Amino acid sequence: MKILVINGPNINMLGIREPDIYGRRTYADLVDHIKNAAAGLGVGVEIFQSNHEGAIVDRIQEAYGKYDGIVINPAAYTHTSVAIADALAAVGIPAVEVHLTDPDAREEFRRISFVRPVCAACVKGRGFDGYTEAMRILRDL
Ligand code: DHK
Repeated sequence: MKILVINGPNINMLGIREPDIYGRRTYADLVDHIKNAAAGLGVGVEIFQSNHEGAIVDRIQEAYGKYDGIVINPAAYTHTSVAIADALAAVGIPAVEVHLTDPDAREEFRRISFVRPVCAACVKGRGFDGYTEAMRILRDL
C-alpha cells in the first residue's frame, strides 16, 4: 500500500512558527516521524509540502492511479479551499484530514473545513501522532 502525505502552507515552518501552539519540533522532525511510522505500519509513503494551493491541487491530481490513500493537512487552506476539496473528490482516493492542533477548539474561522466532507476521517489535536493514526486508518480501511 502506498500513501501520499500532503502538508499545506506554513507546516514547513514548524519549530519556528508559534511554538506554544505548534510545538518546538521541526518540519524535518515531522518528516522523520511520518517515515518511521509508515515503516512501522508496513505502508509505503511519500511526503509533499507546499505553500501554494495550485501546487497542492496538482499533486492530488498526479496521485490518481498511483496511491492507495492520501493523508492531508491542508493547514490554512482547510478553511478556504474549494479547489483542494474538489481535487480530492475528483481523484476519489481515500483521504484522511489531519491537524496538529484542534482547529475546532480555536478561533471561529478555523471551524469550517472544506475537505472534511470528502475525507473518510479527521484526526485533530494529536500532534505528530495524528499522522500515524491517519495512516493506520487508511491501511485498515
Ligand atoms: C495548521 C494550520 O497552519 C492552521 O492554519 C490550521 C493546522 C490548523 C493544524 O493544526 O495542523 O487552522
